[in-house]
Amino acid sequence: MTTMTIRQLKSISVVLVTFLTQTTQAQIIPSPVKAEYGKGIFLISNTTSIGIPSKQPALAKTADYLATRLQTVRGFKPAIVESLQAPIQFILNAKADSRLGAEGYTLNVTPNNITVQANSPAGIFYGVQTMLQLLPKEIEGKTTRSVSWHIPVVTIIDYPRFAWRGIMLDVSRHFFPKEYVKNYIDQLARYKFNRLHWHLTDDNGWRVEIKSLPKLTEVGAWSVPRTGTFGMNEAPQPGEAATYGGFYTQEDIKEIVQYAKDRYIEILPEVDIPGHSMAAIAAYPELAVTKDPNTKVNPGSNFSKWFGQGKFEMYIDNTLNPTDEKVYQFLDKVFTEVATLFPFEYIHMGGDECYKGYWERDANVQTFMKKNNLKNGEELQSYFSKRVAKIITAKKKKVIGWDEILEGGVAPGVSVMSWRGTKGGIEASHLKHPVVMSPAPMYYLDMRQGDPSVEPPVYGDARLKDVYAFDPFPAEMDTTYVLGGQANLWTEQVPTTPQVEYMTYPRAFAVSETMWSKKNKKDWNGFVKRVEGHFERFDMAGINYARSIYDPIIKVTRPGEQLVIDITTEVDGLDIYYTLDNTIPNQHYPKYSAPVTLPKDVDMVRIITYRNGKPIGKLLSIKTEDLEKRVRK
Ligand code: TNX
Repeated sequence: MTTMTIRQLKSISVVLVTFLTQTTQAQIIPSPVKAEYGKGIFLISNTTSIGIPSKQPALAKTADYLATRLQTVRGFKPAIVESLQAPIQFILNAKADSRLGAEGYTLNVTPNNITVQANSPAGIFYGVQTMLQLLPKEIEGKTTRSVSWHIPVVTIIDYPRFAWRGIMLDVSRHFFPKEYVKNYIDQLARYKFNRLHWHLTDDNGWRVEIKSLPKLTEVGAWSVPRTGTFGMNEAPQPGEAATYGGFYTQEDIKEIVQYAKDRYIEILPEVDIPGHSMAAIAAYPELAVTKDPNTKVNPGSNFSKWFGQGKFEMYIDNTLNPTDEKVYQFLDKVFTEVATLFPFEYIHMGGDECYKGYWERDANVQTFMKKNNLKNGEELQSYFSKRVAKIITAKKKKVIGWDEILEGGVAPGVSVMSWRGTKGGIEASHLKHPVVMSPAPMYYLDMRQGDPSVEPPVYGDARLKDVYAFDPFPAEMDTTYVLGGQANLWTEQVPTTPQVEYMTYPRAFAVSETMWSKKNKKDWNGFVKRVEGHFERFDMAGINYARSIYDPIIKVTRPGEQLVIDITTEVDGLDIYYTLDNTIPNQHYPKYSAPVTLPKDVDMVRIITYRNGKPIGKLLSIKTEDLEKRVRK
């Protein structure tokens, strides 16, 4: 009897340990290059100290980062000791391990100790991130919890596929406060992102304090308040106060830059010129050819028309005058301060979607173009870009811009951020320009990730499954010139911080995996499991995310008279229930198994997904007239 119990207990504990290692080993995002799991666990106790080599302030910071995380959930801060034999030991390689490069690491966990080893402090930081992901999900919590704080025995060798792994955050269309930007940076660091591209200026707000040009933020950072649909809002009314917006003071920026640096994230500042400049023009109308003193910071009202194929018209002038010396003096002041504020080697000069109509209609601009032998608007923008590149280079910074800067020629050495598909990137790489890939729509975090009826009103789609499968580096690229890639969060339809997170996650997980993990190792079902593990972590951390992967995907056709709907899901193993009679479907209603032909008088289709008998996706309620509009020809 007693022996039976012991044997039983043993087998239970074996099952338990296997269970623990199995559930935890599947959780790392981005997936490491190589991980071999062993038997057993390392248990963190109150005597678990963190050892760092002496005179390594960067490692001391990372140790403190780890100790603070553990303190938050355990109520006890591990000691940080200058030692080479602590239970958790950081080791900087005296002689570089050539497999690891500048950001790689090895992580060795045995029942007795943990070593994180790397060629650089960045590598140690990433090893710590992996270690944190191997701890129970409660590590993400904000209060103490009594769970078993263990890490499975494992040997990991890991290093990134690309050196540039970024996210772009647009703070112009909507403003997000300093504390939130720090919070966002902290989230990105956990997924081994190392670049935050900060879109600081646009038509809807100038967000960086420039001391020599105070009106940029006194005037340019504020618009009239609107809560409607961005792009369709009411224009500013005469005498209406501009109360919405904000900006980062130079002190704020220094704080954010340091915060990011401590997490091995470089911040790429973008000043988007010569188009997208309405906020600057509202502050200094003389910067545009039209010099309209009534120009206001745009509150998301409509001022442009899009004709497709990249053709558009702007009804309000949002373009700097490339023929005016004063514009270059202005930009010199801007970039002098931007270059001092941001230590990163690059500055982004924008260059996208520049409307040339006001230039073309201006007699002085035409005279200037003739004199300088510039044949069209593209060549004039190219003239502008080259002069701006010179200004930025004079501040000892490298220049990067959106792929439009290639049009009409660009200065050698200038880097290109490819957004209009992958074409610009391929072309730039062959012209020997360094390239960062951020192609729309897959790497556009403002795109819909689920059904249009329950996602923000935007012009395209990027579902997690497609983003995950997508590799933005086509074989035709000259890879010598590829720096890496990033996903862009444009915020026209992202007014609040929960929405920033909803749009970022889980798609940023897919992006981080493509940028970091080995190519051709993708496995959708395995990825979904890990994503779900991180959903639980986000629940602990209080971070929002989209659960759109559980929503039904609807395809509508009309093979004959009537509409036919075909319903699928991104995630395997979901049950789909639907109704056609305006009742709310659940597991008692018809289960979808094959395409449904809609009877003629149906006016509403409602669909919901279940997993294991519980609702999991959003309830979709779509009017037949809306389904009609979706018919695939
Ligand atoms: C295009 S991408 C833009 C942005 C918009 C975005 C919306 C790029 C360089 N320009 O101004 O916010 O589309 O998806």
